[in-house]
This record gives sequence, C-alpha cells and structure tokens, in this order.
Amino acid sequence: MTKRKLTQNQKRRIHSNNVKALDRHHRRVKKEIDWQEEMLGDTQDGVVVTRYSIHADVENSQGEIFRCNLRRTLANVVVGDHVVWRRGHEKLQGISGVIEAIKPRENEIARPDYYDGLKVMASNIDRIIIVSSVLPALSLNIIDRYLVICENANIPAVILLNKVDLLTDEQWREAEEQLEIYRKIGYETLMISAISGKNMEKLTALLADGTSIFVGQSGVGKSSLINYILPEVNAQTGEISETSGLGQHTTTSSRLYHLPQGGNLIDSPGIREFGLWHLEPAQITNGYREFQYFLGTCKFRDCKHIDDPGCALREAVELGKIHPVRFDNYHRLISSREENKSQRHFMEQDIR
Ligand SMILES: Nc1nc2c(ncn2[C@@H]2O[C@H](COP(=O)(O)OP(=O)(O)O)[C@@H](O)[C@H]2O)c(=O)[nH]1
Ligand SMILES: [Mg+2]
Ligand SMILES: [Zn+2]
Repeated sequence: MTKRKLTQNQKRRIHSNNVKALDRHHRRVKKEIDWQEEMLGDTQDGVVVTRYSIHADVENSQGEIFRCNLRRTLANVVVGDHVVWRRGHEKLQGISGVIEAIKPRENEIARPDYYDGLKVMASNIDRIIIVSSVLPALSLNIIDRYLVICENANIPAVILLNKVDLLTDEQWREAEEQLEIYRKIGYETLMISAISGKNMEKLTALLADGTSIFVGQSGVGKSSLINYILPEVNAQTGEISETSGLGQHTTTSSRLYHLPQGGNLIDSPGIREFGLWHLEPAQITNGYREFQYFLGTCKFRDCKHIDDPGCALREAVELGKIHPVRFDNYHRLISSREENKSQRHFMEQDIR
C-alpha cells in the first residue's frame, strides 16, 4: 500500500473537523445549559474580561463579573470585546448568563495559527507596548517588525527598552540615539528597568489611560514588568517560551486587569510573544509611517524601492528624511518574506 501524502489543506480540514467533534463532545459531557427565552433577563452591555475555552467572564457597568456561556452562532469572543449579554434569572451549574452578540471591534490583535490562519486574541486595544531590551542586544529590526503589525492593526505603539540597569553611561547614550530614530517619527519611547525600577513611574503613568498590552520577544522582561505592575498576576519569569512557533496554545487564559491607578492591562501569554504573520508587501510598506508621505511620488508606479531610478524613498533617505536603518530593515523584511513564501517558515525564521 502506498502512503498517501496529505496536502496542507487536507491536514487543516482534518484538524478543524477534529476540533469541532471534540467541541461537540465537550458540550454533551458538560451538559451545557440550553438557555431559553423565559430563563433570561433583558439584554445589557458588558466587557469580556476573561476568556476560557467554553466560557467567558463578562463585567457589567457596575464592575460585577458574571461567568457566561456563548451562543453557538457567535464568532470567536475575545478579551476586550464589548458584548451584549443576558443574565439568567437563576445561576445554573455556576453559569450566570449568556453572551448574545459582539459589538463591532475598534481594532483587534491576531496571531498566526498554523491550522486556523489568523486567530484573534484580544480587541479594543488603545496601545501596544513593544518591549525590547539591551540583553539580548537591542534589535531595531525586531522593533520594526512589531511596528508593522501595530500600524496595520491601527493600534498606537510605544517602544520600551528594558534592562537599562545593565548599561554603562556610554551604552546609555548609544541606546538613546537609537530610540531617537523612533521618537523623530512620532513614537513614544521609554528606557526602563524592571529590576532597578528606573522610570517605572513613567510606565505606570502611561498605562493609567486606556487599555494596554505587552508584546516582545522571549527574555526581554515582559513577565517581570507585568509582575512589577500587577503582583497578583504572578507571571512566570525566565521561562523559555510560552508558545511554540507552531502557535500551540498554553492553558493560561487571557485576562483584562484593572490597574490601581486607572487603565487596563490585557495579559495574554499567547500574544506576549506572538509571531510575525505573513504580510503582503503593501502591508509591510504601510507599516512604515514615515514612508507614507513619499509613496506615490516614485518615478515608476511599480517602483520596488530598491535600486529603481527615481525612487522617492531612496531620495528621502539621501536627504536625511528617512533613516537608513529603517530603510534597510524594510528591505530585510520584504526580502525575508519573499524567501519564505510559506507562512510557517516566515513565523519561525530568525527574529533575533
Ligand atoms: N538586569 C535586568 N534583568 C531583567 C530585567 N527585567 C527582566 N530581567 C531578567 O530577564 C530574564 C527574562 O525576564 P522575563 O520577565 O521572564 O522575560 P519575558 O520572557 O519577556 O517574559 C529574567 O531572568 C529576568 O530576571 C531588568 O530590568 N534588568
Ligand atoms: Mg514571560
Ligand atoms: Zn520607490
């Protein structure tokens, strides 16, 4: 008998059928409540503060939290979602109500899932905090990759440089110069230390407004920062990685925390280190905010912005209007994308 090779699509389909069958099984075993009209009160507004596999905790306008079932017809409900829900007249099997609808999202953050394509992880985010550090060495290339994601998701980004307690005066000045590249194009930056507490009051002030989320490579200090800000979260520090490159899930749920000084922090181990998904070249170009002014003024409409004659971006670099490091990183990002047509490779390739 010859072994038949499954195509990627067939594998995905099999996986997805499996997941659906398991889901039906869980619902039967758990005797999921069939909420009927007469068992429920009026619809009301709420915010999803924790998402578990089959439930979600919803907070009402008084700050009370109710564990809810999700209507089967609902798309993926995520932390940060504004929802319409109904409270049951009685609590049944520990469940207080049911989520009926998700309100339109202002934005969402997704990460690549090997089987399901892009998986939304959280929504309605006011700011993504990109954590980088001086150890492993500060990489502007990685910062740029995260910025491309933030720009495409239309979420403001703040760049943190952590572990500055390890810098000599000389190194401090060099790091400041590198961050200056980003300040010049309008990003907020902050040099901090989760160990010495340097500038942590500036970070907490920043977080006091709106909903924030931390992202960044493994080892940069995200868990340490979360523990500093919210000791009760007790995030594991120093671990190798919370997700595998294949987008496997951890059992830890995503959660929205209210900070003592105001503001919210969404902690989702699954997105702290989310991979870099397969972006189209146009999206990568859109991810460079200072390029936008010059785009469309290149001599050739199909300018690749490499060595094309009359390239407006290159001219802007020569005139000092675009930083050469950003332009180089842009080309690296475009070419690494071309070398790795398959999403899996793109996600796993060297981001160091
Ligand atoms: N020197 C120094 N080390 C830090 C700082 N923040 C975190 N670390 C260390 O860096 C390592 C990785 O930190 P962790 O919070 O687990 O990083 P994560 O992978 O981004 O969550 C741990 O050994 C931390 O103790 C800092 O500000 N200064
Ligand atoms: Mg961590
Ligand atoms: Zn061009």
